[in-house]
Amino acid sequence: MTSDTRTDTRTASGQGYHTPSPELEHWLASHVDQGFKAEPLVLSMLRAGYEAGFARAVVANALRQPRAEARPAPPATVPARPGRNAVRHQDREIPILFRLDSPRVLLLQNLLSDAECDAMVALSRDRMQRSSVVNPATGEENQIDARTSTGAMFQVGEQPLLETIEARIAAVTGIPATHGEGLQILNYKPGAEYQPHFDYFNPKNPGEARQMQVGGQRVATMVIYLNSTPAGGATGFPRIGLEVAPVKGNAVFFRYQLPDGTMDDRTLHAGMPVEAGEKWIATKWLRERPYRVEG
Ligand SMILES: O=C(O)CCC(=O)C(=O)O
Repeated sequence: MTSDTRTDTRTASGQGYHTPSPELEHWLASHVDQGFKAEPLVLSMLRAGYEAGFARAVVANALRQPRAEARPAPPATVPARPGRNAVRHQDREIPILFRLDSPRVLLLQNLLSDAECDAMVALSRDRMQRSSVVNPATGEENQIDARTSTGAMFQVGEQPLLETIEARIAAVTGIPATHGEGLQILNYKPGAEYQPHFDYFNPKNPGEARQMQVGGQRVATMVIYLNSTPAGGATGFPRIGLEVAPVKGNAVFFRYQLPDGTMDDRTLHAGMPVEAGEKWIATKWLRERPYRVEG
């Protein structure tokens, strides 16, 4: 769904969104194809802020539609290839602001609309908790002084909006949505930061090896900026002298798995301290194999 239209058409009574969109139709169709019944679909839509009567009506309609094999194919995606200055996905043009080949870093403009950014922040507000990192020895999640943001974790496809964004990330990166960990929404207040670190795991550390049992190694990261930070808060890559300023809707994508399977340590990166205002991002970590958490 384009949240632009959702935001504009919130009911006057404030009881929820009630506008159909291609993304919502796609989300419903794909879940109907996977065998979802009416109740969980309606519940998901209510949680995402849709109006109850509207949700029931569009779910009932989706359950009456022909299954996947009878539907026309969705519009093709033009992925981010060398020589292209933009990625096309469905009706969206995503300009490529810069591309670095080695290490692989791509800066994308308007990956998300303003309304989608605002909706992501709204989704996370009541579940923010102090961020943690994986303890290399035990694999447990620990809070450390080097990471002082708060965050909210989501399941893959937990909400229609998240599924739309996950499909867009997959189309742009060429890495299937099934390889993604759940989106993580992070908030940094003034002074908060995430000091230089790698996103990939070191299999020599038992705790990190444990993290690799499902989905294997992390191979790439997408950091999406959900607001524009007035000062500070860049994503810094100290080994290549690069700082990406947080601009609402833009996203930096970097791939650390090299063609020979080793990890590119030039992707060391940091969330630099916020100097004024705050910073909201959504981070997506992508694995080499489908990522499924038991239970
Ligand atoms: O805050 C940032 O800009 C970077 C976030 C980050 O490094 C991460 O989530 O792994």
